[in-house]
Amino acid sequence: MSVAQLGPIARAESRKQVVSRMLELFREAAALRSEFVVFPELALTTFFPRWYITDESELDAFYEAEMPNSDVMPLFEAARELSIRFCLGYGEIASTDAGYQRFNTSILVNQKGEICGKYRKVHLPGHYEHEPERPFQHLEKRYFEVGDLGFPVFDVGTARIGMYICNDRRWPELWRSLGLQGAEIICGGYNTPTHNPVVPQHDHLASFHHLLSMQAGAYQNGAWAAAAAKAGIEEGCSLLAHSCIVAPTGEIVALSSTVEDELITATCDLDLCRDLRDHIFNFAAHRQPQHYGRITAR
Ligand code: CDT
Repeated sequence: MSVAQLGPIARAESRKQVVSRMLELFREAAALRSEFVVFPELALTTFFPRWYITDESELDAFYEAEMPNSDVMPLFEAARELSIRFCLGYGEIASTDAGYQRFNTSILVNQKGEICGKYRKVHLPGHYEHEPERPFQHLEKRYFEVGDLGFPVFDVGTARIGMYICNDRRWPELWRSLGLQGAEIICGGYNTPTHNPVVPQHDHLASFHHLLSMQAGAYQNGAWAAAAAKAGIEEGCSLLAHSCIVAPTGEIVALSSTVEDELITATCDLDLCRDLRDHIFNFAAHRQPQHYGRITAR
């Protein structure tokens, strides 16, 4: 499995330019005989929730109304040619029963270049109103609806895969929901500013909190975990790197070492999940859900 970290994406960078960067990493993964590549959250554009945008058509330009579309088609074709699966985060404009809605979305694409799974981000961080006193905004609550697909796990033949998107990785409820469905790989991408203007006293812990969440989530659910960063100084805002692949034991087996486009790869033996799932985290034998009601109660 590989994780394709992306360096900064400028606001003016076209999807075509970004996709060609992604293709380069994809080919590198193929050369290493990787079978699965994880790309970041909102991988096709700059992280636009940092700006307060009132013009609806300007905002819509950051979303995809169709997937695949002509800009990303080369990735789907490459999946088919190179026989690799991938996971991709993007802003989605969807027509749902509730009307026209915007989601922060992640899809799984199989080796035939077909979409075989979709997840819409549930835990949306940040704020809804414009807060001009901040050095930059984090308007995910304004720009996205809460995901309406739950926490699905997809059986892709060789693995059971679940997805998270950025802030979700900090929430044990997501990990356990996927773990309970037997997920063997839990993957996703992130745009994590290294400065949080409302809690700056935690800035130096950004990487620690990220890796802590990934390692705990993997171990406590006996799953492989992967995290793809959008990293580096993007439009003046510093984004965390440290993309990683974590074993079911909680050990980091691959970690990025730059804040640029970078591929990391690990050989992931899915049978290792059993060492946890059949013993210390044998859910059927040891969980006591009759005591867990408070977790879902309001
Ligand atoms: N993209 C995203 O979800 N980022 C959040 C930032 C939280 S601070 C408002 C994260 O959890 O990394």
